[in-house]
Amino acid sequence: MKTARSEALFERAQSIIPGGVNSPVRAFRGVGGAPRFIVRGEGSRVYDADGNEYIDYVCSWGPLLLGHRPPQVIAALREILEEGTSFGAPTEREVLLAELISQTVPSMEMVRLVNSGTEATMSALRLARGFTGRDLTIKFEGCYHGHVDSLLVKAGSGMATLGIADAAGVPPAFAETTIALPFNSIAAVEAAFKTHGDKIASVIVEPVVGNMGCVPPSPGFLEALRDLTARHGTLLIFDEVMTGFRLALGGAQARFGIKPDLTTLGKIIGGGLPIAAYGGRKDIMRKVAPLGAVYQAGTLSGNPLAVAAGLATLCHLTAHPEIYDLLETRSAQLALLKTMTPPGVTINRAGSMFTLFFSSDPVTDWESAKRCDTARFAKFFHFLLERGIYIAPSQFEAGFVSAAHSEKDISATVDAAREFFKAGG
Ligand code: HOZ
Repeated sequence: MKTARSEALFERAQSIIPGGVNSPVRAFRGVGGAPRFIVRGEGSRVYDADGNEYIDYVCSWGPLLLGHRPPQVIAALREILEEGTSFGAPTEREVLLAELISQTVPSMEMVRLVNSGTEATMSALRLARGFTGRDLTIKFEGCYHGHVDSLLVKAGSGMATLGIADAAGVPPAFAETTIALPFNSIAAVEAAFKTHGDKIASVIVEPVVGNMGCVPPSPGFLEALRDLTARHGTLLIFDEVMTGFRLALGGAQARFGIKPDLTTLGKIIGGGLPIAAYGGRKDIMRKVAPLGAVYQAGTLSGNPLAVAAGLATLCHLTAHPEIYDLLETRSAQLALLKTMTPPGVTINRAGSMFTLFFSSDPVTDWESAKRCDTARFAKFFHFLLERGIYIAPSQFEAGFVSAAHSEKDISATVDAAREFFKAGG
């Protein structure tokens, strides 16, 4: 496989952009080598600057549930370009998008649109503090909620890949407002509430973690969070930036039947353009400015292009809920690998999110995730890449199946993975 063009671009990029990338997870730091510079995407495929074609399981880190360049989204973008690109004033489409989100995710009685998942979680956390008059947040080790200062404590995703335990530049006073607990440990949450109960503003959780690899909740864990938060006057925040509109139309909360107080969304609701949202109970959301004193704002919030792409995506999904059955079928086909893998490999899957962990033990939290053989993962990653299969360059990320992945794409992927194991990898 030729990579000269990507390598040359990476060389140039490194002299002008830190690490040569605009987000650390793209840097291949966990696996080595130059990242592939992508020039085009179509359906389940991406194409790099050297002309190589890949079956893409990164899917822009989750947003592309319908694959690259779905016709509905492209048409909506063409239409909106005739009207304008930004007004900094309200538009009808924003209302439509907020209404559609609220109808599909009923716990989001009111919705505020923002520009990124980080903004959504940061705002939700501030709102929880403003509403409860308390300062502390419980989060879970290995969960990642964007690069919010107080949430960069024992965080997953790029922080886990790069081995950064606590981010530099975060004042200790901010980090001290965060209590990081093991995911799936009800006992740890109970103990924290016993000690700090009346000071905890919110518990924020990825209901299915995607940022230490894919780690589903143990039975009863999310229910226990709901119960404990309700009993202590603490708000439960589901960070559904990754799981929203992916695990079901109504997200993980619909799949598991839990109603959080606040929810953050991102990725899929922008159809590949930058948008995110937070929302929840009306009595809480009414504290947001200009109604209340919890301030949050944004010049490009509700940007017409992003709203149009998001609307086109969500309208398509609500009109075609059978897409979720298709995603389940394709993802189950991929997870069949489980029956073919040698010892030392564990596959976790929830709907169309999956991770193949190089560990013989179940991966249920950050302690078990970090015991994985990351050197073996790196070999696996490059083996697949060379064969035109593009997964995230880190053991601590989830893979995503899209509605554009065909049965043939999945069997080609399964065959390549089997070849790796047959060759003793
Ligand atoms: N949640 C994504 C990775 N796990 C974010 C992508 C990024 O950090 O660029």
